[in-house]
Amino acid sequence: MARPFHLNTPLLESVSMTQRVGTPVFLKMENSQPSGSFKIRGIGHLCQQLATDSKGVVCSSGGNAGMAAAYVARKMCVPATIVVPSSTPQLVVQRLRDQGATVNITGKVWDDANTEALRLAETEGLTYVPPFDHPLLWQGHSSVISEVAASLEEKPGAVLLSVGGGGLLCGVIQGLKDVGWTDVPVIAMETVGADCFNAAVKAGRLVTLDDITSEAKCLGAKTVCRKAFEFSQSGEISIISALVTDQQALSAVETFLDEERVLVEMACGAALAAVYSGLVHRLQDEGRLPAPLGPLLVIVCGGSSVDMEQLSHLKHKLHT
Ligand code: PLV
Repeated sequence: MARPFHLNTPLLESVSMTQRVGTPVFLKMENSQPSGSFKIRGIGHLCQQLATDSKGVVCSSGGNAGMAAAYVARKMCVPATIVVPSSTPQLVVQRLRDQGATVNITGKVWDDANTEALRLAETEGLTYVPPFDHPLLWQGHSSVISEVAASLEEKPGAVLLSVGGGGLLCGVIQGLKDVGWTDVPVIAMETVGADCFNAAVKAGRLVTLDDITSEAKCLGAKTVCRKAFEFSQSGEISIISALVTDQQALSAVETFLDEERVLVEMACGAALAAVYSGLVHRLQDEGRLPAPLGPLLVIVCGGSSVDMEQLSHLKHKLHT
């Protein structure tokens, strides 16, 4: 098998988060992947399976799937076209170009960009790289859990992550099943206004949001993938769906920067906010999470849609 494109990322114990939660907190630092997020795990795996003889790949993205596809395509010497919505910050467009990709800006939200990517795949004969809805992506993402299982001495008490289209969630669940950790609950975080998973869980069916009103644009799929919804219904693994506001996600990004010295984007801040806003404690008080809880595993999904200028722009916009 070809060597994977992703790295085995550090697993760091966070002293400040441990103090806040009252149980050891371990950070799986996916921000340190070559493309800046976990996305390279699944996309690297998918491209190695489907794009070796490709005349080019086309990926629709809120940003980070595109960064992974552009990086992998460059390494495979295959041209990449990344279709992003107009809500994607200029800094991401530039970073995609720096990876050698052609950037196509279409539509207002990811769903519009995806329609265009599918059209280009069809008309130009390009290999379509989906950002979250494909079994090869989930298989690739599942390696994040096998790595943790190989280095964490104790089984986690819970896994904390963000949900956009649900690819990370599906991969983590597959990983938990692979290593036999099916009794470990998953806390699945979204922001209000990018909450397609929460809406589906509440309605008991897939729901398509009217619009994406959150600034966490990389969580901005209007409909979660069917597999993620099915996992939420099957009860094989307990999934707790919860929301934070944009303000809470942004403030989590800032606290994480101060305390851990790492800059991540709001999509990742949504998961971190579960610790900083006290949600983990509330879930324990409500009996939805065990107390005491074993080690909390936080998937620090990362993200490239952020720099100091973007951070101050978001602060201004959200009045934080
Ligand atoms: N972002 C996707 C989908 O956007 C993308 O195209 O990049 N954390 C970060 C930093 C992300 O970029 C994403 C997804 C997620 C979390 C959520 O992952 P998912 O989509 O697999 O649930 C619209």
